[in-house]
Amino acid sequence: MSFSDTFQENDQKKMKQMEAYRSDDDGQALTTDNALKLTSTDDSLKAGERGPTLLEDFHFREKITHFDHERIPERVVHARGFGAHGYFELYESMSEYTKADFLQVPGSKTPVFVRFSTVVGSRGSADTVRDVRGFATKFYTESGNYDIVGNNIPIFFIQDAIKFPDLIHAVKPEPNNEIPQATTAHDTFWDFVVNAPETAHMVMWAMSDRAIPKSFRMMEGFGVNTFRLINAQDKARFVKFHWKPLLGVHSLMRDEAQKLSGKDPDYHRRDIWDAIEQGNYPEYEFGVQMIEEDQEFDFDFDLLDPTKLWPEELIPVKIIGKMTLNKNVDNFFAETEQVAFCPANIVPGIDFSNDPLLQGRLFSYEDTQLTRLGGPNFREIPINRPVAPVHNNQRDGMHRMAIHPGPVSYFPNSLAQNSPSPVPEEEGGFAHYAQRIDGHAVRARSESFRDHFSQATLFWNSMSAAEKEHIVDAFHFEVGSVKDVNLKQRVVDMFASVAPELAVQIAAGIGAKPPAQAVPKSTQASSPALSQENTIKTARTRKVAILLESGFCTVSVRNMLAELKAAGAVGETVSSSLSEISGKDGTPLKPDKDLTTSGALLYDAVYVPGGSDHVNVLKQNHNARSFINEALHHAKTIGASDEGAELLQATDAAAFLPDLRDAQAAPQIFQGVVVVNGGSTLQPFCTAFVDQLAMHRHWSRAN
Ligand code: HDD
Repeated sequence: MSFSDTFQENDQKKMKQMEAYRSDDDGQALTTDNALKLTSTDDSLKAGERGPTLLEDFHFREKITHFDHERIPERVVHARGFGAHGYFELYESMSEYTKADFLQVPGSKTPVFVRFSTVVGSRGSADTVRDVRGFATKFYTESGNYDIVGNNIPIFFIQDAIKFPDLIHAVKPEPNNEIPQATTAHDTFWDFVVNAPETAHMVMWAMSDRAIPKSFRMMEGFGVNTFRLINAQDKARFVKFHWKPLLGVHSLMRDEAQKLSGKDPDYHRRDIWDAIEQGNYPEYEFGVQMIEEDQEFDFDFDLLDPTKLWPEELIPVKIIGKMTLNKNVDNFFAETEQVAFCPANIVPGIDFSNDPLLQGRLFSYEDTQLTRLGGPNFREIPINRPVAPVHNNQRDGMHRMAIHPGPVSYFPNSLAQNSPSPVPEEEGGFAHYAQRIDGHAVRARSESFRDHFSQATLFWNSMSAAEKEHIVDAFHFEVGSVKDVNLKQRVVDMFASVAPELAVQIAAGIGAKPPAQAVPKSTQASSPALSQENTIKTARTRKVAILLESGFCTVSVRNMLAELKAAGAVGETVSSSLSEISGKDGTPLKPDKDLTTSGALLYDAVYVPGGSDHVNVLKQNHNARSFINEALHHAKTIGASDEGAELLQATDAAAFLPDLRDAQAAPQIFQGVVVVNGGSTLQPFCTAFVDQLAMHRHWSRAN
């Protein structure tokens, strides 16, 4: 077997293991759980056709009993999530920094399972709410399962895990009436914030566009806590982990996200499911930031403080591999719901730091699975099984699967020659990093954790004008939803310590007083890596609606579809109904979508081709005009050729477009609106449209 064959097999290893558990019912007889074949499942056994059901109907009892017990407790946080399988491929050997086996050989592949999630909402809540997104990755390595249980925001709300229950109680629906669902826009959350100023930095991120991602495929992931990498010589370095999406980091707008919650509550899961089914596999590069142990105190933030990031300009992210998600789950419950992550799942070559948030997390995750998955054997559930062999003396408990023969289940023993026996470090045994620990037992916080505002200010300073506007808008909505007037004022006063101009704008939006005291900013510094304006921009996998009625210009549509395909984008035809229409040359077309079930919210851009008959119908259709208006207000790319531009003139676009009758055969671009007159069949128009599409949004015209 060649080198690459081995890796190919490695990549498939988890899928092969899962294969053994898959139940294929195709063409099979219906049976009970005891494999008894059944003649019917429609009627219960009765004493006469109109008589009572008999207790002896074991099929009825089994069916109903199983149904009655189908639900398990949802996760106490991150209840709503979506998972996918894939693999991680290493670009370059990390042997200088770590002995982790999956980070040694360039080109090696490790199977992974990733679960994305929101934090606050319950299992049935909407995808596009303003919230932190979970980004949890399980690597099935040859040395055991390794989990990076991260978020799409590089820092956290609190510095010590002991405050986690308080934070979550404050942010979840209020306990007296269980209102509101899946949102931070309520009194208890902001009450916690103003009483815990360490939240300032994370609240800035949560009010930014990062908290309303466009897609799971377009958001970063961060391990958040500081870990250690340990090499074969036992040299340790502090490390932070990063996932960087190859499609760039992109977000929705607040208004758009809120409307999407109604139009398609499954927007994010549908997006990633469809992308994987279509072969548009989500890809994320894996990066590490490393700091030598002897530089621990060289920075103006504490490396152990989880409310601080390590600015990428100061400590660059070294890209070392790529993760590709290439397979959807076969069964949501079996895989996505039952997967159990834990930051304590590490492998030789990786270790913890003393970050007090991380230290608490190491306990919480295993503990919560006991309630959620019903006992200590949850690691035997197929999705949680390592691909590496498991041998120990743990026995019994609810739902035990493994059958251990023989009388020995203890160590040391002579009856089984001490099997299974510990192995030395050189043979792969895990040895904890021998950090020196010396201190008094104190319930206290380090002085070096006291600066709560500098990095919140750094974040604000790093935002583009549009991003700042969105942050102000988010505060306006969130704090505007708070009932307690005093609380609102305290938010304004607290965020004056981040940026006075921000506080003034929040105050104006929510009817509070401007901050009493103008605190000078603690830093003028900025970090370009924090702004989404500086991200990768590409048209790949973007969705474009082509609005059509009978009489459209066939050639224009054909050219646009070809251009979109060449750019890796997806064009969909949308008409007033799903009935067949025809182009002005008589070519029949069955629209992909209709204006009632679809809408601009579900697309990145819209194109209206020429053809006077078709445009005259569109102009009369309220849904078609709203489509353009919505795309316009959400700063999306809009294209129109020839008579297609007349539809734009019948919408809010008219206010800033010049008289389109003067448009030339060369494409003209007005803040993301591309128009052409007489040149719709020419390449430059389609190319200009795709270039604008790649820009994601045109913030200058958003309102
Ligand atoms: Fe947590 C789930 C991420 C702090 C306690 N957390 C959970 C998930 C993610 C994170 C992505 C969902 C995993 C999945 O998809 O199943 N959590 C984080 C990050 C944190 C963080 C990035 C800050 C650095 N978490 C944190 C603290 C505690 C917890 C401080 C408690 C002390 N988290 C949990 C939990 C959950 C969980 C209660 C709920 C479901 C689960 O673990 O499996 O144990």
